[in-house]
Amino acid sequence: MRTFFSEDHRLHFPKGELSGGRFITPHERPARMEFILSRLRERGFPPVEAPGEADLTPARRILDEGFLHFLETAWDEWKAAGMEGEVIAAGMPTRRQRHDRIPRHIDGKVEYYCHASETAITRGTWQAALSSLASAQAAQAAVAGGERAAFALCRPPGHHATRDQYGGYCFLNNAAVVAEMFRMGGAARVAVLDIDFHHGNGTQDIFYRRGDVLFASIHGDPLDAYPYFAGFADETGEGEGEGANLNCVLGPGTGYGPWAEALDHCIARIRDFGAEALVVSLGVDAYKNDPISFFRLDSPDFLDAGRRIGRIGLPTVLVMEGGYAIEQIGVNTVNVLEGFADA
Ligand code: SP5
Ligand code: ZN
Repeated sequence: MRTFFSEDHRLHFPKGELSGGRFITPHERPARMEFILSRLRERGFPPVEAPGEADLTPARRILDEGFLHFLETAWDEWKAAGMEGEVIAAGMPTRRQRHDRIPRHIDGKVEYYCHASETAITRGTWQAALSSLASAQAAQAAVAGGERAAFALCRPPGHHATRDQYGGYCFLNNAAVVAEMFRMGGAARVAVLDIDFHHGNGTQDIFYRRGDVLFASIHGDPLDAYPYFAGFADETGEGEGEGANLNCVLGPGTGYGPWAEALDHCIARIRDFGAEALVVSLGVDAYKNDPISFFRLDSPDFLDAGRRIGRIGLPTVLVMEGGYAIEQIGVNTVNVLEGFADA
């Protein structure tokens, strides 16, 4: 399987992630990529390929123009306003406040466009997010060009980014853009299968009112896990999108048995839906030793999950999302790919 990857991910490395009331070195850090790259080499995958430039045209169809402009200019505006640290949202518009006015001051704009203040923007964040999107787009092009599947080794991740908000370590929703590109390329129906431990609230948000893109996700119960305010089972889509959103919610301590059952449920829905292309939001934070998650998958389980996904038989782009047990992230991620290829 071909892998697309940009070294420019390194341009995004905030000093701090707000966690437990302290600033820690972010879980979502550049070293994650090293472990995946080294495992790909170890298992004899072809050398990774650098993508071309990101093409924002497909992104503009599903993302808010003001949001894109904000991401591009936030760091410079923040610095121009005399802020000394990294770009951090101290608040967010709350219940019964105005959501229809975009602040003029950068401090307010950051609050408007952010939904989770653990995530900082730094000088290189926009370039890194673009490079991550470029890898996803190159993988999509490879599959559109006839490859059975391709791996987009994306960093930063994307599935928490909505059409107009960043957060959860995500800025641009790579998986959503890939799904939209499959639609533009003529696939009548596209499915996004999200196996990251966290609910892909951004992807759900982007396609919630659309019947042409199915979003199916397996994740920690939002009553117990980030993103807390989305991902419940009764979120089934709206309008034309009614029935095209599937949330499989699992509690603390869930092991591979019930997780695999949920996976099979998602797979059955993807088949019934009649998807012609598949995008996998591939996070491996369902792993038992993940520091911020509570499922109990073991490394061989990822191999089995990959096989089940491969057996769907659709042209597939696998897009890297989360996974923070850094020493095992390579094995777990590549296990999904090898299981897929094996199917
Ligand atoms: C892409 C992705 O996986 N994003 C995850 C974002 C999670 N952000 C909130 C993390 C909250 C962690 N709480 C830490 C408790 C650890 N004991
Ligand atoms: Zn995650």
